[in-house]
Amino acid sequence: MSFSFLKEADSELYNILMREVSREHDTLELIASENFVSYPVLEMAGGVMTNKYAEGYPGKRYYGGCEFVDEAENLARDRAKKLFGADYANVQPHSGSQANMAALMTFANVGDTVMGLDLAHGGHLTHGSPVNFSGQLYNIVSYQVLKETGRVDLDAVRDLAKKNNPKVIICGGSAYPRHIEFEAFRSIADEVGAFLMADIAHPSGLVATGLHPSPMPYCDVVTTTTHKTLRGPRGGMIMMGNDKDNPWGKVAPKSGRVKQLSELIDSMVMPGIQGGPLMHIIAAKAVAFGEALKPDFKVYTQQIIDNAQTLAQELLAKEYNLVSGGTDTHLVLIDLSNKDITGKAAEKALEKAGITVNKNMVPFDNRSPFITSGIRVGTPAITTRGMGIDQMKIIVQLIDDVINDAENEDVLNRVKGDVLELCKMFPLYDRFQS
Ligand code: DSN
Repeated sequence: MSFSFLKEADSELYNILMREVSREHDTLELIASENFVSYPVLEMAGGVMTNKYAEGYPGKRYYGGCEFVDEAENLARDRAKKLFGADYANVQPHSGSQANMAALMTFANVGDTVMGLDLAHGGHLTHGSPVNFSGQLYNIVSYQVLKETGRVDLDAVRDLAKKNNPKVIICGGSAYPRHIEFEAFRSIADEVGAFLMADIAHPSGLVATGLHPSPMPYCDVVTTTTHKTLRGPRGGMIMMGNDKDNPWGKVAPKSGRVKQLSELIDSMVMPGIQGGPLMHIIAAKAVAFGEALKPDFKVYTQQIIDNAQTLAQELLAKEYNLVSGGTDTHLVLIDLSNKDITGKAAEKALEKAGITVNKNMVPFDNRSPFITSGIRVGTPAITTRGMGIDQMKIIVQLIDDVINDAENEDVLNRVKGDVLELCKMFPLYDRFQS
């Protein structure tokens, strides 16, 4: 892969691409939602299926010439079902947000009540933020974590559910370091007759390998992204453990047969909220799912967790406060309130030192989302590079050096040098280096 066509045709964009290759190689990527895909996934994502219009689903398209993209989409669906033990998978959502939009719009009408984890407590924009479609279309009742434990306050969830009778309860989030308690949420949903939707975008790779509980037996619908711990191309997906008749009795036009829930979700994805699917990305999802079905992927995901737990222990030993006191997953949420630095300043100083993280609100934060009191760190990307326990200890020391002296350019430069040395020991995309 030399990018020779791009180099010759458009040196400006080629140079931008090469600088991104170097950035990814030369820095420590600790953003919990990012990862590095394999060469085969990149090849498929950059391949000729980008040319194909294929509105519809395999065997039922609005365009000719779909025989090969049909094969790719069928493989993506079959592999997803096998990975997650699902009865149904729709691999067309362009992103996790669109997966969530299609799921919510299938199960709730505009104006219905939806419950989700507060964004500032680890939730996601699409779980009810007022600046997102979810907060604008639905009557949102947010639940939170308990201050003492940093874990979802299930008693409060039950009380809120009984008081507000939600149509849908969403469990899961984007900055929640602990296992999602699907079974407990199911019992609450059953008590109030709500649909239960799980958003497993963050831990999906861990779910696929059995290292995080599975939502399939408990949740009516499950959404995920494909590019985080699952290490596929950027995209979304919707699944169900069991396809069922829809409870609203909508019938198929010609036969009068009650539609399956899967048919309602399919038609909400396309034509409901999307048009032409990204067939190159769907095919690349199939490649990534094939990789995730191999035994090595479980070894990888176990290492992600071991690395995150080591990061947590080392941070605790240096008197960092961690939301929930640690992690069960791939991410650690650091509350910097006792460290005399904001999340924003920490993100900036770490970036200057070659360590990429994101500022993040912590539960009960008194700072705005633009400043924040915390940072979120995750291990999927550095684990893909082959880093392990010894490197985690070094990384915590480097983070600590920066946080303790964030305005000292000498310290930041010294750490940047150490980061570069570490990165050289774990090469990434070396076939792209010019
Ligand atoms: N923006 C993603 C994350 O960083 O977790 C979630 O959509």
